[in-house]
Amino acid sequence: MVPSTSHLSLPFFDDVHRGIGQRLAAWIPQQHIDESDDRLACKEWVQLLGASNWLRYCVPAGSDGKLGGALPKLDSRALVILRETLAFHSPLADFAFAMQGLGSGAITLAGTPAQQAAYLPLVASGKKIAAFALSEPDAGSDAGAMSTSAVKVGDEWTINGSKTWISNGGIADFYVTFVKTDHAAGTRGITAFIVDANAQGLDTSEHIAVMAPHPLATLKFANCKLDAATQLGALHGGFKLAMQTLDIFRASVAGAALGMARRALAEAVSHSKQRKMFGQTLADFQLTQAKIGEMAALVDSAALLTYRAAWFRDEGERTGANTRVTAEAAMAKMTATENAQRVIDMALQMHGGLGVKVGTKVESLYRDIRSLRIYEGATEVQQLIIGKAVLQS
Ligand code: COS
Repeated sequence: MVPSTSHLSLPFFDDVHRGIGQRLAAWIPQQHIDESDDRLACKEWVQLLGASNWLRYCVPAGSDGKLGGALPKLDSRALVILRETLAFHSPLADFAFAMQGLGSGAITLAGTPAQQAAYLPLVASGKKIAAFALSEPDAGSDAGAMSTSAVKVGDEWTINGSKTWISNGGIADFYVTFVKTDHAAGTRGITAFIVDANAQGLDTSEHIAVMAPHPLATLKFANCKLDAATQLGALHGGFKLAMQTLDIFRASVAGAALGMARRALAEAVSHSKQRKMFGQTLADFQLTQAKIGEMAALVDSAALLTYRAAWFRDEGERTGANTRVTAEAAMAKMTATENAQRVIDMALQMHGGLGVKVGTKVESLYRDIRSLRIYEGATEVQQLIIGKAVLQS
């Protein structure tokens, strides 16, 4: 099924975004990867997306163009359009794309020139797989409560503890990892490190199986040794860096949810026009028309919040205002993922028994969408963020 591109005419976008959306919408339906082994498929998607230049939107070009990016800076509207279009076709392709951006985002924001040169071009070409390690068994929504720690002796850091729910865990080449460097200082005592997968004392072998398979693992650090050059950003500046990275990628999660919702709506429309029932088609029933109307409005309202969040961030970068977009990104993520869940559920219901048959598109979308309401900040965390912002304004 070919994704529609009519939303690209909205004034949030410029010709660069329209070009990306149209090229990707033409390219992606031709791509087919066997996704029965999620880890293998994810690696294959990274290679394919890298070789076809799509991953170049996950990193900036850099001042001399040497960082591998397609655009001068990370562009939120490009990320949203790319994720929406990829997720329409394959949520795993979207996952593979998104993790390259999220996993390297903190290097883009705070890496030294040497760190950026060592990682970003290889992320952009798909030659290095990236991961973002923030959550812990006892610190998910309350990210500041993490306990994995790093202690410095001489020029060497030693990390102990564990991280869990780490996307790309076990297949990544490096993990941007956030750990406590001052236990007494709460969120002001966290520092980021770039941990290469082969670091001594790092074990990434504990795979976690989930309802919509994608690579996910628990990481264990047992006296994991890192040299001082792996520190990313300021000492104790890790929490803000993690939050700034999430500010960019939360709006793109909304883009992914939007792509899945658009696909479910397209499947529902197509099915309802073909399915014969009581001497007419399903689409001839007013009940069906009302549902399709509700689904379309849920999709469009999510789209407008998503594009607004992305536009707002890009505009802040362009004007140098660098306004925080935390609340806008949270609204987009919350609304798009919640609306997508409802749209997909309605599409599945419209398919009747076929909707729950393993292998139909709405059945897999029903499983695919669920984790988006949880990861990168659950809906309840987004409500908290928005509520705090409104009360402070
Ligand atoms: N950009 C820049 N700085 C930010 C920020 C942002 N988006 N969000 C918070 N900060 C800063 C605050 O300004 C504050 O700075 P000071 O210490 O200078 O005052 C500091 O970070 C702590 O902020 P806050 O008090 O709001 O932190 P909380 O511990 O209350 O946590 C939530 C806030 C719940 C919003 C945060 O823990 C969160 O986002 N949790 C979800 C984590 C998540 O998404 N996990 C999934 C991981 S990826 S799958």
